[in-house]
Amino acid sequence: PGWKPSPEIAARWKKLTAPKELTEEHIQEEFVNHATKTLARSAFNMDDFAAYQASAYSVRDQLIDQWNSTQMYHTTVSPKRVYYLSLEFLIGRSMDNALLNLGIKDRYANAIDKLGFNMEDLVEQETDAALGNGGLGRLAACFMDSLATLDYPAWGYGIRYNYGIFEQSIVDGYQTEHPDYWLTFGNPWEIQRLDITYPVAFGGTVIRSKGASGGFVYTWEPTERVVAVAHDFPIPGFGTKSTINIRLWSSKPSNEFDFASFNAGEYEKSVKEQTDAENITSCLYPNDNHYIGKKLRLKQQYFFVCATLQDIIRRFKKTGEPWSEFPKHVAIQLNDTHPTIGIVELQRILIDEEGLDWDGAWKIVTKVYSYTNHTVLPEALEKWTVPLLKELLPRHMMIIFDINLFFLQSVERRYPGDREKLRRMSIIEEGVPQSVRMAYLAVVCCHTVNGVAELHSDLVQKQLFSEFVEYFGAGRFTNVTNGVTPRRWLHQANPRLSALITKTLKSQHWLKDLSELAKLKQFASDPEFQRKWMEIKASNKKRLAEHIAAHCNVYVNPDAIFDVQCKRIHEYKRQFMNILQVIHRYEELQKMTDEVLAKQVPRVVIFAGKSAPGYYIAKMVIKLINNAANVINYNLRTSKYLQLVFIPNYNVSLAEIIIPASDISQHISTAGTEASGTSNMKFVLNGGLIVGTVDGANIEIGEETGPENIFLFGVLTPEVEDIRHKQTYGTGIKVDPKLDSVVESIRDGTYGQPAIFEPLLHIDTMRKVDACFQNKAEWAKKSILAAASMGKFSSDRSINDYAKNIWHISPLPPPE
Ligand code: BZD
Repeated sequence: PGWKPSPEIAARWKKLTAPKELTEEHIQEEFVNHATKTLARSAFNMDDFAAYQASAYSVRDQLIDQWNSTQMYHTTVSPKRVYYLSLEFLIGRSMDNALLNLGIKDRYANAIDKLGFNMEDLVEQETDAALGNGGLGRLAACFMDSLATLDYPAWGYGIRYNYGIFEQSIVDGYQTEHPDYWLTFGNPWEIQRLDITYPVAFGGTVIRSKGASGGFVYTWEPTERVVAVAHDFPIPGFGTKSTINIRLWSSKPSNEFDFASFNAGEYEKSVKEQTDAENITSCLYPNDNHYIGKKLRLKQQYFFVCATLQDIIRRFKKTGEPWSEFPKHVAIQLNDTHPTIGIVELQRILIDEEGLDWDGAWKIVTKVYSYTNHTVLPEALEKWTVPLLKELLPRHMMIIFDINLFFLQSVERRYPGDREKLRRMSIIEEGVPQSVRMAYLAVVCCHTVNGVAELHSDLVQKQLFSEFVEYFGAGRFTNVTNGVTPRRWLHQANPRLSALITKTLKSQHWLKDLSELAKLKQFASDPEFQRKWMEIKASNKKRLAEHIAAHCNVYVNPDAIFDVQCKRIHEYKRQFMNILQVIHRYEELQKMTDEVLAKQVPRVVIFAGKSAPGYYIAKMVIKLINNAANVINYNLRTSKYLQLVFIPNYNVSLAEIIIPASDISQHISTAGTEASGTSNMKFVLNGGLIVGTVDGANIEIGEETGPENIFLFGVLTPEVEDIRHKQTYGTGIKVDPKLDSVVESIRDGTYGQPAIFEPLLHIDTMRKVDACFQNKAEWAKKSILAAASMGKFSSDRSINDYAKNIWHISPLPPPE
């Protein structure tokens, strides 16, 4: 900076920026100011959307004050920070969350009410920031909330996609995708930083020459250059002044280049370069748990880690300390392998640009990075081909080969002559062409590797990386069970339940220490508490019923069991098995006499979720659900007892309506396939019970609730392989005739599906649910006890685990 304030000016500045008391009048002033100045509107030219924008800009001002003081304080202390690198942040809406976390919602609502607007309506005007696919992206957003709430010095880094996850509509029962251009009317929740930019380069060649000290030096001469521009998303903590930052990069053409072409008269070339550059951050890839080897995706990955590392290094260099101190200031967490090329980038910078030798650089790199694995599904593991890496990042490819060489040399020393072992453990997979196993690269370079639930971490160690555990020792591998933020997923999404809990516990402190929920257990059998608890559930169900009426044109019975399966559509998540069970139930109802029918427990089955656009089978499951809904809902005799809906466009704000309204939710993945699941935690936290398989975090949830407050069924992980084998090699296991009619009615020969018995166990479990639901008091008790057992599943606990065991960072609360 070229300008320094004199002490008097600094004092004046301080006075001018001192936060003003948030009186009703002040809020109204700010609101009107933004309406008239920022939006150029008048009192006669306002609508709910403009009023939302005016409120948002004024809340943003509040955020920026806190954010500035947090950042300034962190700069003066210069603590060790964690950098959470993620290609996805599924944030959802920000206004309600900011108002609640800042503790100013009531004040704002009152002030705005007197200007003729209703805060609940304004909140609904906001478009979701949907820069993620599912669990992995939402986890990143929950973690940011916890990092801020717990006062950790932390940054999130990612990509500012112009288009988030597509919007889904259902046309004739089929999923139809529409682009999610979420920035049409600007975005009050970001601060564009046109002054914070970094160059990013691709392609070209590497020149090797003799350096001054006799060794080789490598000069990368790229052919393509773009610029990364920072956009900052302030994340306020709950009940603290800490406000941290998610910095998302947007790509821009680099000026040097278009001028060159432009001046040479190559107008079209220059325009193409511009659009190519902007394309890098255009779209989020809509695949979850499936790897696609697209060149543009690799460009996104490198683009974002390259800019991020320059930013981290710039911040570190302000300390004036030598490189050896870097790991004392920096911890970098990789959210899956998507940012793994960043490991290689740091090694490259240290060697080629900062002049460190290989070993010196390697020591630093391996102290800084840690990696979270989110899946063991083979089709989801990233493998970039060597030719593609060479083409885009020639120097990085050389470094990967070197890392692999040194690694395999040491493996060879430990296991002399075991060529098969070297082949198996190699970062490079032989084949035509060769490819780079990104997960192996991460394991070799990171000090810690974690899975996201106990069972998953176990599979990571025993199945995915077993030889690496043997080689590096078990100390490199650990578990951090996922969690969710109770601020968004209870306090915000279910305000009435939150208020009841606060009133009962006589304090809001449970929102900062979720284990305090356990104190609710003493009220689990109290009829008055049960009544209040279930009345809130009923009102949430009514709200969801209204949404369903508006979006699915079905009037569901709010007294029925609301049975929900909402998540990405995927074979391993087994929505197909669930719909089989529903069709079976429907067919059973058809056979009943009126008398028997009248005794049935009414049920509303609710599906929601997106399929990857190119995932044929998943899309057919959506079609099947919608077709089944068309039959089931129009059967006037049985629709009192069974209704089925597919709610379109599942996203964070829809989840906020659905989750508080569920009686039971389904988490029924084939054992060993769902790494953790996180919506399971949200449902139980809101008083819904789980119907689930013995998989992922369901197991730990069951440990906390006790087996009587969760409906677990099915085979355990080790049995799955065995059953698969028997199915594949047909040892004469017959399918139960109960299912014949179902399978026939779908008529597509799904008999080849491996877990063919579990539908039967599933059906049995649903019967148990029906029986339980009839005893209202018992049900309420289960619901309360289960929710009261969710203390462990706060993302605050997860973040404290990471901070203590992996990042080695401490909270740094800003001074009052
Ligand atoms: O991560 C999910 C897992 O499937 C869940 O079990 C787990 O709870 C969450 C959080 O740990 N994984 C994803 O959501 N993965 C993706 O979305 C994804 C996206 C791109 C590429 C690969 C996977």
